[in-house]
Amino acid sequence: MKKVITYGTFDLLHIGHINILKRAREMGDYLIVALSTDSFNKTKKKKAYYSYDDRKIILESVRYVDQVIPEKTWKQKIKDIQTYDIDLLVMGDDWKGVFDFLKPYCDVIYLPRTRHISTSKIKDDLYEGWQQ
Ligand code: C2G
Repeated sequence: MKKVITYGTFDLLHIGHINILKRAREMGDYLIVALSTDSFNKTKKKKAYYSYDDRKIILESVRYVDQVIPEKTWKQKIKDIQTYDIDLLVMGDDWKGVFDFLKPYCDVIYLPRTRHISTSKIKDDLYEGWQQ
């Protein structure tokens, strides 16, 4: 069984998230999402609209996702790869090169981001619309 992992906050789930989850899942037989906890988001300077618990339930409802684990630190990836017997790490290409240090442990693929959508764009557009 080819196991794939991806990491992220996945807040206000949108088509960009679905696209990468779908493509990551299609590259293997089992997809684990390491979901950024609320405290880890602070270190990423992000404040998710949905709590970790809600984001986890939402992700677990996505057909492409087989398992959700917490992402608590930048330093857990090697341990995750070994613990969950991961064959492939998939990330959007905004992370291109950042996780190449993991290549001795698993394959690493960066996929093109979905254009014209992001959680911050959703927030900005809603805020702007509310202002009018
Ligand atoms: N993504 C995408 N297209 C978009 C938006 C996001 O392909 N339009 C991808 C990102 O490249 C990432 C994943 O969706 O691979 C999740 O995005 P975020 O929730 O923004 O995650 P991020 O803050 O990049 O966290 O340790 C890694 C970090 O936790 C990644």
